[in-house]
Amino acid sequence: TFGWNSYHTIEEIYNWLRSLSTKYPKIVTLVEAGRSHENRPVLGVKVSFGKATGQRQAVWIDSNIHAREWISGAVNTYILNALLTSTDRSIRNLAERHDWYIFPVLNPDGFHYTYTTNRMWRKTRTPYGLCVGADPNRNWDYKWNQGGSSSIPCTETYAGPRAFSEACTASTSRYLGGIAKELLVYVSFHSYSQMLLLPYGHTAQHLDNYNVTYPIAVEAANSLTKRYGTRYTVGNVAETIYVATGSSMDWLKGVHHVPFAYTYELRDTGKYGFLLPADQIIPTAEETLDSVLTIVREADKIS
Ligand code: 0X9
Ligand code: ZN
Repeated sequence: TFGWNSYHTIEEIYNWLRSLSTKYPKIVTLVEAGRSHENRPVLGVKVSFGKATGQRQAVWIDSNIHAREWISGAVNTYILNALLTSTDRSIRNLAERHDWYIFPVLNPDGFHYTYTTNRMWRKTRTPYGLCVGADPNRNWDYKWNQGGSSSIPCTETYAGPRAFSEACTASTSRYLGGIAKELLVYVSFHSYSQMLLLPYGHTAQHLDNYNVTYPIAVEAANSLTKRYGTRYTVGNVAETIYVATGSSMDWLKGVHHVPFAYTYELRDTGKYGFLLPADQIIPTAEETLDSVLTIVREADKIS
């Protein structure tokens, strides 16, 4: 049965999403945002209690665009479950005030491959000559291949032969582009490093509304720390982690002007790295839920 004491395969995750749409037919809509190279759906859900009004009211949360970052998808499904079942007043309020788009596995081929063949796989599974895969978080069409990515297929940060060369990013971006006007908040979960990152990845300059989004990120990191003492570093991608271009977050902000765009690098800081033990799923998810809700609450106040 589905739960958060262990990690799950893509089939288990997708079957759980399907079961939710059956269990909550008026609230949960199954969404196929796109298809992967190996023709797997990029499956997610839209959660809507029908009370959200106006533009820029929806929240998007994705994960596992990088295949091996298993904790990211596990935290994402935990949050989805909380939105549907929590009896906490403030969680219920936020759940109902917004539409939520939850996409646990943006890179289904790579994710599947981490179960069958290579636990440490990061990229997609598109063949490129002697090597396989492009980095789906270097493949989006904003400042594509303009730093912190590679043109060499055999590297881990291969940007792909062109922007949106990957089936999963191309199709998902088409869907995202169609709903981008609705989005108030965009969140992408990665692991690991314990960082809360803001656009952009091509420059350490503090662009757009950084002076608004940065204090919110600090508050979100503080609310994360409160529960178990887990400490996060906050800042612009280029100055906090490294220069990286073609990410999903930068595309949502740079092309579609989604005002509040964040990337979480979840637990830990390297003890287990990508192989975070399953007994840390629930504590990681609890603290991250606190943090994401802080972002949404603060974004609400401003808009
Ligand atoms: O390199 C990445 O794509 C992310 N780190 S990871 O170890 N999970 O691979 C950082 C992405 C942050 N960069 C942008 N969103 N621009
Ligand atoms: Zn990642």
